[in-house]
Amino acid sequence: MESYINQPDGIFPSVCSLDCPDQCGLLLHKKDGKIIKVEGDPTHPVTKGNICNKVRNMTARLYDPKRLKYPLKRVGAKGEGKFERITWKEAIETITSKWKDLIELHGPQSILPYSFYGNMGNLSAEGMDRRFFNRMGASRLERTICNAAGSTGYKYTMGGSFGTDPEETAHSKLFIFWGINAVSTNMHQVTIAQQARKNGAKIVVIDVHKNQTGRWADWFIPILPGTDAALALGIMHVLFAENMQDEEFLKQYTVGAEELKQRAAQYDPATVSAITGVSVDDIYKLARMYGTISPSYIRIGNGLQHHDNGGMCVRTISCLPAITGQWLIKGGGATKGNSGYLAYNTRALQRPDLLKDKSTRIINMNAIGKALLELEEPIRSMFVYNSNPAIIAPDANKVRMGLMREDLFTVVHDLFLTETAAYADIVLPAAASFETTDFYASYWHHYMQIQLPVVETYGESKSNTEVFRLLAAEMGYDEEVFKATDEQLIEEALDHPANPYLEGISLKGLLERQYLKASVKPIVSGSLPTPSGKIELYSEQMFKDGFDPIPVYHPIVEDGDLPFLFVPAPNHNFLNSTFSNNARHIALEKEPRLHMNASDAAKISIEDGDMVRIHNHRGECVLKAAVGENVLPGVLVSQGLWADTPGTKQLVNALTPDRISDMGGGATFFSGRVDAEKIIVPKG
Ligand SMILES: Nc1nc2c(c(=O)[nH]1)N[C@H]1C(S)=C(S)[C@@H](COP(=O)(O)OP(=O)(O)OC[C@H]3O[C@@H](n4cnc5c(=O)[nH]c(N)nc54)[C@H](O)[C@@H]3O)O[C@H]1N2
Ligand SMILES: Nc1nc2c(c(=O)[nH]1)N[C@H]1C(S)=C(S)[C@@H](COP(=O)(O)OP(=O)(O)OC[C@H]3O[C@@H](n4cnc5c(=O)[nH]c(N)nc54)[C@H](O)[C@@H]3O)O[C@H]1N2
Ligand code: SF4
Ligand SMILES: [Mo]
Repeated sequence: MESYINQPDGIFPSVCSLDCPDQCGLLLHKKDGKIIKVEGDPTHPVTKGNICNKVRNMTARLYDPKRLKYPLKRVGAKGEGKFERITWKEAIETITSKWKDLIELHGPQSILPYSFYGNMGNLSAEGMDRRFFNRMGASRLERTICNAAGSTGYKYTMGGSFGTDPEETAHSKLFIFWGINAVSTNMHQVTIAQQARKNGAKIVVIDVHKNQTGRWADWFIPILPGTDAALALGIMHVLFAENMQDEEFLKQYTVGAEELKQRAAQYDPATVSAITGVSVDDIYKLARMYGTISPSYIRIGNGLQHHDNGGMCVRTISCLPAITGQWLIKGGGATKGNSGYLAYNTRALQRPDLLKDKSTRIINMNAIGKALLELEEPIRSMFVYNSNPAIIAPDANKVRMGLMREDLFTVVHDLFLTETAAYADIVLPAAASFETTDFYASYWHHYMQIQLPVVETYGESKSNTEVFRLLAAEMGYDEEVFKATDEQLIEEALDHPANPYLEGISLKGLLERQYLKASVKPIVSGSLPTPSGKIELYSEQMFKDGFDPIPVYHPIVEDGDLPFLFVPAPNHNFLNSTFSNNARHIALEKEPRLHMNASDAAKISIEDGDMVRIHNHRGECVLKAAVGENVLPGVLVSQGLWADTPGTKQLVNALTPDRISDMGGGATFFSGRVDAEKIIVPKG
């Protein structure tokens, strides 16, 4: 396979591997075999040379003195973080001999992989690893922590993750950023909207927190958490009542318009206002803007679907562009995710056929604490890679109790000794994406990109594919599928005639061009991948699956009677927990804050800057208050998945519920209740 490793100096094309919709094209500056600078690739058609501060500072992470160089074995207590260097040979032998014993005694389902998209490269995140655990017959992980609820809801309406091409939104005249902190989490959509704004476009942000994105908007609409479906239905109410719908579009491209109209009739602005906290006047104003300005584009975020009702919420919002016929207008429509366009051959890459027992149990990653503690047939070994569950999974105290189990054999493969790794028996050093070969498919823009290794792997670190090849060999899995090179894996994955959008995208093309665009055709012109082929405002499939077939607002689950809803969202300078252990990024972000409405603060005698203890039956957290008008009364917001370094209590997931959302097995991070009180810090 090609590689840039043998060229000691130069500037080399690359792609950002982080779990971020923008998936920027990068240029890596290399000197004496080391990456000395990361910048944006100005030729990338969407990201155009601009990148975020996090990745501009990536070299500080790549060469952070704390980065792992060697395999380690634990010598202290679990969680203590005491380790000793071992060889790869010892590491692989220790792991596989333990696994062989476990399989012999308890069967392969006693072993569980735990992974997510710490590296979005498809080989790294869902390639050789999937082959390996399928062949083993290990318990299967339901990887639904991120967008599963919303994507499932969207799919009922539109048939899959197909939305507006972001490049076309340059033509939009109205942007609704709905439950997305785009300034921090999708910066190039902000850039495009900013251009459109120069041509007169208006920018509306609907969020529970007036953060950077809300402050950037022309109109910020604060809403109570978990009530967005009601607001969407209120907009529909006004659209139909004032005859702003596109009858022709509804007739030709949708099913269920009449049923939806009748449902929306129940959501008059006064009713919706009482649910959402949005005033009656604002509901009318928003609906009339949406009904009259064209093209209009809705960017549906992840935040609004991290609730008990997240699936139905996105299902409901995704019906809006059909009512006004926006799907036929260049720059109109909506995007939840766009991964459908670049869908590659996952069967070829992951080889589900290697899993012989189709009844192998499935464990939802959102309830990993519960699974580790409560399963009758326990998980006896967990292999963690591309993820840091001790910080990012809900109900963190349960997760940690699980990780503390003496009889749990834990292996962590990561670039750093993460909080999860501190509980591991064996820790394996991971190569950084810039040191490996992989292919990347954005879930927002339409470009497939390739990464070739630019520098040697750091210390003794190894890529995910390499680790699973080693494990397979030592387990005695001698099938050819485990010998495939990275090049072969990419070729197999891209050979996918079932997806017409992928036409013309090949390894050869990627090697020549670095990025290639999906051949996107307008999504409603042909037949959509819904059962009827049309946009389903009424969904028979939902009815069969036990849901209301028509959009509806269901309140979030009662989570006790504590006074505040707690929304612990991501922050600007970390990516989930990635960078929360790098001094440069911590300095940029400074410290976590707890945003609280001034009226709430007054009631419990809290002033700006006070240390506040928030707590519920799951755990507690101590954060510095930011008092003001950035959240509605009854809502507390903090940003960032901070590491809980000794002496601090800033692990927000200690408070979050591990309930599963209405659809898709999703997470409910933002549907938890807490109480809050001032901490008197002793003087002296
Ligand atoms: N800088 C940075 N970028 C990131 C990440 C990061 O950690 N940091 N994470 C990456 C990942 S994995 C993902 S999934 C995306 C997530 O990025 P986004 O799609 O932006 O999702 P969140 O940041 O989770 O939440 C977005 C907003 O939803 C708001 N919110 C919460 N509940 C509700 C609600 O009920 N209604 C409404 N209207 N708003 C609500 C929050 O206040 C927040 O401002 O970002 C990716 N990019
Ligand atoms: N409170 C709260 N919790 C949340 C969220 C929230 O909004 N609020 N967001 C949720 C969401 S949307 C998501 S997607 C999850 C994300 O949760 P995770 O996917 O666990 O994300 P990270 O915390 O970034 O951890 C990724 C880890 O992968 C490692 N890594 C990177 N590249 C490689 C590689 O090539 N190989 C290996 N082996 N390891 C690698 C990184 O060093 C890092 O430790 O968090 C969820 N948790
Ligand atoms: S984290 Fe997102 S915005 Fe930053 S460089 Fe990576 S893809 Fe671009
Ligand atoms: Mo995510």
